[in-house]
Amino acid sequence: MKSRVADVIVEYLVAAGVTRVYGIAGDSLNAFTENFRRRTDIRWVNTRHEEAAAFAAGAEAQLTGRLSACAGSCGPGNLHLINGLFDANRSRSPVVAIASQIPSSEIGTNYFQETHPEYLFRDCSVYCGVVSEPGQVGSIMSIAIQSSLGRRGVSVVVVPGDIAWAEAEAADPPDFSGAYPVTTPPVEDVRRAAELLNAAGKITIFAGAGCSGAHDELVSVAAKLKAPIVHTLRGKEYAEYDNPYDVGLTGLLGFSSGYYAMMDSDVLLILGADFPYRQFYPTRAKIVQVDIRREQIGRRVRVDVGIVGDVKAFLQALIPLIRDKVDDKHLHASLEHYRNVRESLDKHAAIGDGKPPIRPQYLAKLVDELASDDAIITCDVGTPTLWAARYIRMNGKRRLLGSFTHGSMANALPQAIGAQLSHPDRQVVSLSGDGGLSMLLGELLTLVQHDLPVKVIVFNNSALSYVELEMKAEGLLPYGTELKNPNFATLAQSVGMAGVRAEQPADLRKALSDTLNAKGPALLDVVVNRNELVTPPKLTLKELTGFGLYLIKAVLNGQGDEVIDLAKSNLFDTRF
Ligand SMILES: Cc1ncc(C[n+]2csc(CCOP(=O)(O)OP(=O)(O)O)c2C)c(N)n1
Ligand SMILES: [Mg+2]
Repeated sequence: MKSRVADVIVEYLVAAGVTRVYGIAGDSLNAFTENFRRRTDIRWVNTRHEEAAAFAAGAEAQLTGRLSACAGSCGPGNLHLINGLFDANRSRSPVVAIASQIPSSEIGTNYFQETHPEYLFRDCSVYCGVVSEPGQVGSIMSIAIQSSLGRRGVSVVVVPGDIAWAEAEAADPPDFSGAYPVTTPPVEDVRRAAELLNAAGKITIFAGAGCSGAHDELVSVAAKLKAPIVHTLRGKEYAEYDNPYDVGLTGLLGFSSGYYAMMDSDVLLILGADFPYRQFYPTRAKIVQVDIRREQIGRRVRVDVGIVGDVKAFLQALIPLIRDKVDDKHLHASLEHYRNVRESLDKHAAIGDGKPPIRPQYLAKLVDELASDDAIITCDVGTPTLWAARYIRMNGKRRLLGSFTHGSMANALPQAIGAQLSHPDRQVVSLSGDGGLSMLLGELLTLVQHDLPVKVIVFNNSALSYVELEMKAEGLLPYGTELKNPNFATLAQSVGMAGVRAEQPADLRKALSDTLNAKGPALLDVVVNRNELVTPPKLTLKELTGFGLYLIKAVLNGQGDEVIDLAKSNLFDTRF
């Protein structure tokens, strides 16, 4: 096959199933955009910020499990991709990023816009290759695509603008369609796990994103072991639904039922979870950890039996080796605890006394109630993630995306763009913070330009509220967290979207339902309570002291009103 380097790159992407490339055009990308202009089997989707392009590609890959792509022009253009690529790489999304480069003859001369992408992208990719000579393009593309698919991460292909135009002879793309292999753990390892579990008293299962596709086996093992199942945020999609053993999340956003089910266990069975907060792991329990990536075994907590393999394959092998446990006291205590937590959560999500501001919990609960059965919901880092974790229920069809591993603000709207383009027939809802939305505000224009019917729900609390919570927990007075916002609904209208603002609790249900049922892109600006304080499932003495300190400082500084506000928002009552 003889064509230009850019044509070969696109040909390889198409052969790997890529149907759109997100990005922003630029001189050094001209050979690519010229190619897209002529083709019908792959589409160029321009965003307003390259970071959004990377988030959109990452979301698409996470939702479909297939390869997706984005591109940035030389220097600042591809620098802007970086944060979104970090998120994609850390959430194991197969994404190929094309990073075009300054003319090859100028590299190393401190030329206009010169950067060195092969260094810059090293930490956010599984592979980074430079096409420095046209003859390399076929093999670099093969390695990039196979690395991305095989290691589930980001591959970056760096191409100087002149090389992209150069003629190249490349082999036809190889077959990229091979499915993921199943890694079956050795029988001997499964037997060691079974022996420990058969001899154990209280067993708890901790389920992460590695439980994808293993729902039924997970529930069967919990039934045999009489084990409550705690999950991570990324495990929520796979472990929460149709699961009588579910006792919720643990962690900073989690519930005390999840926390104590783990802390009280004699054996903790960790399945495909790489939860990073060490203080939430039990110190006395024996630990069995199953993970497809050997390097993850034992990196958070000391492990007694470490098993390398797919969770589903492990559970299938385990089931015949474990005995039905009779003692179910631990399970029942954990389930009872979870019931109480849920009751309390639901109480906080009631409409309240009818006076503004609207409770964010009420908004989240209504989204859960009114969003369609197979909605794809994205949530911004900040309190929208917290409310989504607590109130958006999974059912095996819904999807929930966030920046759960990288923790970047402003993820929800660009992820919704990737979700809607790859799933045109599904309802896509972005739960945006006012800080998050304004960070990549230009992406509202992307919705309008591409007529993407995404529903943007803004938790408008005029603050970087989550950071305020963290400051208060440290005994600090909130500072630098105030946001002076426009009316986001009229702002949306002015760019050509439907826009509604809700300030009164009584109006919210109709406003939300109208927004969700709107035909095109629509935004609902909801003025929510800024001082809705949420505390982790267990406060350390330091944090408790921190809140106490904050309260004293707030009073001494004449911010007593806020303290009263906080008290009204059930400061101490929200401790789960
Ligand atoms: C890119 C980035 N900058 C800063 C932070 C730190 N941070 C975490 S949550 C948050 C506040 C988010 O504010 P907003 O979107 O308004 O959501 P809220 O918590 O107020 O609901 C900030 C600043 C971050 N996680 N990512
Ligand atoms: Mg906010």
